[in-house]
Amino acid sequence: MSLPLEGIKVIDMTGVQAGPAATQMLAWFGADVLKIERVGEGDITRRQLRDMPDVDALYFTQLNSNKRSMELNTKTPEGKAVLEKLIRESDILVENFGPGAMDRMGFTWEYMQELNPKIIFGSIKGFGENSRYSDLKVYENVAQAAGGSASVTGFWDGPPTVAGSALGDSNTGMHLVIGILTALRMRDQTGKGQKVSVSMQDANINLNRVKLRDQMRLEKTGHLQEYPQAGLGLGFGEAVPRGGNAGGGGQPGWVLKCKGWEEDPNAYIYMTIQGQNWKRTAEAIGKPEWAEDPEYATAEARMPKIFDIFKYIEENVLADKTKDEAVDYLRKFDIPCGPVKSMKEIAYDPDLRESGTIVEVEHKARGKYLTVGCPIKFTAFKPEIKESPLLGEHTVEALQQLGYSEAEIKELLDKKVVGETVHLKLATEI
Ligand code: CAO
Repeated sequence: MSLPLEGIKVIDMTGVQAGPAATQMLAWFGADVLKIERVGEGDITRRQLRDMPDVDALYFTQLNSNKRSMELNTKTPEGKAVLEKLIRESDILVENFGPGAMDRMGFTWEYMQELNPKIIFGSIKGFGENSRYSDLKVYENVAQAAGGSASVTGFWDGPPTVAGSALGDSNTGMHLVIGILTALRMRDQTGKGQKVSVSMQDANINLNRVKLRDQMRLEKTGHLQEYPQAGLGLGFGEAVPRGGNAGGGGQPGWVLKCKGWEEDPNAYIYMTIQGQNWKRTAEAIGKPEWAEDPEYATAEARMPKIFDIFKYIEENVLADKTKDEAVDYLRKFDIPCGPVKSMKEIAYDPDLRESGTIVEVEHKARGKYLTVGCPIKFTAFKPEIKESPLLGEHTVEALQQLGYSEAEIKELLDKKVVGETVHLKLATEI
């Protein structure tokens, strides 16, 4: 099967999560992604949070599938020459080093353009170039803090809270993929490359559009009727508050207990009380008379009692139903709802396995492991998720492709300008 990005060469100078998530997706779509790693060390995630001794950690294998690996010291003159050759022959270079690292290495955007005017340079930083925080190194949770997410997540009587999902890291990587593909399309039109920058703060803010909507509403009216603060009579301050598990749209919803919640921390569903479906919702919860009762018939009338309504549903509708039984019951009434899924349930969900969203991959050193596959489904192709490379596994192959002779490669290896560590024990030896 031919893949859409076949023939596109990517120099992958990324590490940890944000950058690797982007280049991994390009690799799934068929690009030849060559990961450049520090000699003898590699991406720090190879060694972080290991579950098996001496084997690349899941942190690395889950973010670097379908790539090749080259160990190259880009701070030596010979290493720089190798990188220059790569830039001349590649389509895309992606990096997410700390601020200024590429410039300090000698590879400014201006110099990259000199080497190859068609090169597309994808760059991730914590903050935008003009930001007064642009010098900061940034990890996931700082992005959620600076992007507004932490301030609107959690409960009103608790501190700002970060989500467990990678709203700073992988999310930024996905934004960069959109930017790079757009730049590739533009290069088809103009013949020229360009720099594509995404900051983690900006990518996080892009997920907070409705929270900015609420800030504007709050400034105009001093009130946000769908937030629990309204129903509980807590009042509002100057900024959008933390809304607990309230729905972000115009329809109130909450996380509701189901049978077994006392033992199972995830025995819950999320249920939305949809205004246009109130008649059937009232029927589903055994209160058909509420459909016409002025005390309940409108969203405005329901809102002050919304927590009493949710409590009533928990005690009278959901208490004798598991979360799956609850969903099966509520779906008959067209009520928007869904189970709270644990990561264990997601790992072993047959539908997600069938669709390729959860994939089992065979890795030469660790054996089988699970990863998140491509969440985007195409009719014309299905990305095949392959193992991640061992450190320096493709160093020699990549140098040969660049035209280096055997003797030159030996010299580079001897001088530790390049490396082929590949020392991780194979599963059979463990
Ligand atoms: N050869 C030689 N040197 C190399 C190299 C190579 N192949 N690859 C990297 N290096 C050097 C860099 O040039 C840099 O050197 P100087 O700072 O001395 O110029 C050095 O290694 C450290 O790079 P770094 O700043 O990326 O690494 P760090 O571990 O200190 O910081 C991180 C990590 C993520 C905080 C920082 O890279 C960062 O802020 N990145 C931008 C935001 C981002 O993507 N964060 C998401 C991370 S996922 O949670």
